[in-house]
Amino acid sequence: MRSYPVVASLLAGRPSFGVWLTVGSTVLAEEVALAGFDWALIDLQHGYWPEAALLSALQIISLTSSVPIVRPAANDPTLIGRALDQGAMGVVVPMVNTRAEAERAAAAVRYPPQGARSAGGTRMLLYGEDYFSAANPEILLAVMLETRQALANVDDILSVPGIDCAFIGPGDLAIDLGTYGRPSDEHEAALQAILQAGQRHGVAVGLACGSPEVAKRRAAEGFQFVDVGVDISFFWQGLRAAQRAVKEM
Ligand code: 3PY
Ligand code: MG
Repeated sequence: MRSYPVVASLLAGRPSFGVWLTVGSTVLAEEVALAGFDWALIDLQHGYWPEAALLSALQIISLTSSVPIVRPAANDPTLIGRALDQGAMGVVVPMVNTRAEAERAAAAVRYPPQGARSAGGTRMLLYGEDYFSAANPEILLAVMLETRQALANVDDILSVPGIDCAFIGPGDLAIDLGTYGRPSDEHEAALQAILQAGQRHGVAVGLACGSPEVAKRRAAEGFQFVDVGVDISFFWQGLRAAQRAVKEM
């Protein structure tokens, strides 16, 4: 079966850089996938993806060297199974707060005997006819730690077998800590505590960064699964720069 270097690379302790796809555009998915990032992540939790466009985006991304990853709308085995059956090679599962929730995500991603994923579908066989027997170790499972409760349970969550990455949602975490919109030592300490927990458990740690500058700085600190931005944010930046340029005339 086709093997993407990003999983091996995370396990080897190296960083990977990607882009979030939120607006539901297959044209932007194509641009991002061909731009040469390690992964492209389709966001079904907060993004605007119609079902048909999701499948097309996965088809496009899987023709490139970028790993096609999906954030399902929730930690639900049906939603996770559907994303994987359509060709996602990794999932970023939102709001994983307890060991039981981490076990639920891991079971949804792995076929028996490691998990309880139901086998069916055909698209994934394009990755290799041995997909049903070979996919378990190839699929990236990142669980999102983004609440006070997840922080308190970090060791319980990261010791669940089959979790490859702890992905921090800094926005939700800040809201839950009551620090949103301002610099906060408490928030920063939470990020560093999760990074250290990942190192203790041999689990890669990721962080939503939002820009190449932050992604590079965080990667240097040891965060491994980092994004350089969100599709719409690149558009906003260009749009605002254009608007400023004419306003200043
Ligand atoms: C968060 O910051 O809460 C996220 O989920 C990142 O997308
Ligand atoms: Mg979040």
